Amino acid sequence: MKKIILILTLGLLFITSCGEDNDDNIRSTNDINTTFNFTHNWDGTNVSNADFNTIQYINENGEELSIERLRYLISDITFTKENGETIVINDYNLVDVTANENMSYSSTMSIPTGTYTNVSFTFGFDNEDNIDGAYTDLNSASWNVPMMLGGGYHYMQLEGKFIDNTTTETGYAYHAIRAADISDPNEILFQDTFFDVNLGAITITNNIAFEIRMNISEWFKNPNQWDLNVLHSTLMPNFNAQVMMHANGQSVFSLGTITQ
Ligand SMILES: [Cu+2]
Repeated sequence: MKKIILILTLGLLFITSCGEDNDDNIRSTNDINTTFNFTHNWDGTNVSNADFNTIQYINENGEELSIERLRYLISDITFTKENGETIVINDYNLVDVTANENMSYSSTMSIPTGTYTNVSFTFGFDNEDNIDGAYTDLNSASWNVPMMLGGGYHYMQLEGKFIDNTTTETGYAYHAIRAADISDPNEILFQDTFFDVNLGAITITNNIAFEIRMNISEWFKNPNQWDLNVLHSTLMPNFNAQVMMHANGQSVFSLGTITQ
């Protein structure tokens, strides 16, 4: 009798494992590719590098400005399942609007079809990924943050010219990094300024492309109305400026068109 039970048990185990294998096979044929297309606008007017180098935008504070360079990094695209499990794509993409490069990013990992309660990405690098000198392509793109500011990498470089309050054309460099208080150079104090951008719930049935929209004017808008006369350069060692950029960044991105 004991033998029979043992055989039955083994038989059940065998059936169960077969079932799991089949499940895996079904799941893998349902894996799809995800693409993220990055588009840019100034309060709804499309911005590409063809619009660069001309003073033609007006920020919330009333300053006329141009864009000469725009690059930013996104990382850790994350799909959250209904049961709370997450699929994290441990990768990054340096969107380079100036060079019109990496405007479209296709995930290195396929994703199962199904319903997700959220799709998100990180603006910049979280501290785990923000490892000084770790990424050769970013090193050769001069994307590094100097060691005296804690090392690691930039999150964004937005540069151009603006008409200052003496009607002089002046350069600005709105660079976002992890906020570093360097008042004691022997003990730098950090504050996190990377942030998650949530695209919301989505049911994925097929290969899918997300349009990620950046409204550039939002960097200057709220909650901090940005005064370029005061904050136009040397913003990387400016702890408070970095915290303000982080706050203003929350409303910069939105989900555009989804195609699948
Ligand atoms: Cu910089």
